[in-house]
Amino acid sequence: RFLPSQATTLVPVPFDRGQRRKGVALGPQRLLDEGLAEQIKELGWDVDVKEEMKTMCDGVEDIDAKGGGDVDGMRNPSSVSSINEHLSTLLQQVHSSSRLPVTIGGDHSLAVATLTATLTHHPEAGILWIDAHADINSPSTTPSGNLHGCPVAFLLGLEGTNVPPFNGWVKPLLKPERIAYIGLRDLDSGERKVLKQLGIKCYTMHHVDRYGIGHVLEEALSYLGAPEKPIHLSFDVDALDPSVAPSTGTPVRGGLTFREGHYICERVWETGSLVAMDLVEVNPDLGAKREEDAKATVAVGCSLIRSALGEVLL
Ligand code: NNH
Ligand code: MN
Ligand code: MN
Ligand code: MN
Repeated sequence: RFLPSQATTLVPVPFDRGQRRKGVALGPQRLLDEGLAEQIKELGWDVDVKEEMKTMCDGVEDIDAKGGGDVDGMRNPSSVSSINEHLSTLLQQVHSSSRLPVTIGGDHSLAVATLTATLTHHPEAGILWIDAHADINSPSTTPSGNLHGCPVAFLLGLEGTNVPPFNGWVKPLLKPERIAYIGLRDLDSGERKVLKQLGIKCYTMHHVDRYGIGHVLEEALSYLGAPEKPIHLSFDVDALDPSVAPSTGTPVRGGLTFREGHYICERVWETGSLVAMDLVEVNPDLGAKREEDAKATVAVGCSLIRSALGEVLL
């Protein structure tokens, strides 16, 4: 419905400075090495891969050395802001060429850019945020200083987010009623407060258990106005249970099953409303059985993207 043709641009972003664990920058290349682009071509898509974020991500240490590592309660704001500003420009070009951008992280701080690009190009878009976490801390509420826990707060323009360097370019493009969460199970106290205050639609794991993923997703999609309105799917692999996606920086027990995760992607595809997708927080260096866990997590990352691009549905 929103895409004139089946054309997608994969945007790998090997960025890890929105959190503190090394390895998440290796995620995107692992998904590409797994044959993700070819797999999507096989589904009938025209696929291209925009690699230009790589060189910039290689230079992040210099950016932070100049800007200071910890500033005003935030870790590495200089590189997080400048990587996002560039990524947002690149993604807006993808939207302008009527292709579907799939951003492959890297950590979830990249959503500052992906949401900015989507909401600039599709102001009516609803955001479907699949995550164990709400990522709605502001620099003043974050317990960790990690900016991957903050992108939603920046797009909402919450108190405490009007800070440099972000206030030079990030605009409050998101309204609280245009986001819905599924999979939440690890919230900070400041996050609980703001989620309640703003009346943000949250389906925690409790709701998934109680009503089932089918019912929960229908409610979330109709709340966001699909299929009349466009949908941006931001999928943090830590939404999945650690037994399914073990290689991620902040695993939390009691997550979505393999099928629940894929069902979400399949159903979003079926609406015809998908205009952008993020797949983030794959960290191939983590997991108790490192290489085995990494393989499983990378494979799941690829299959979630394929599901959102129409695999399986006949
Ligand atoms: N809420 C915590 C923080 O802000 C953890 C965020 N970690 C994530 N988010 N992986 O998806 O630091
Ligand atoms: Mn678009
Ligand atoms: Mn996240
Ligand atoms: Mn998370």
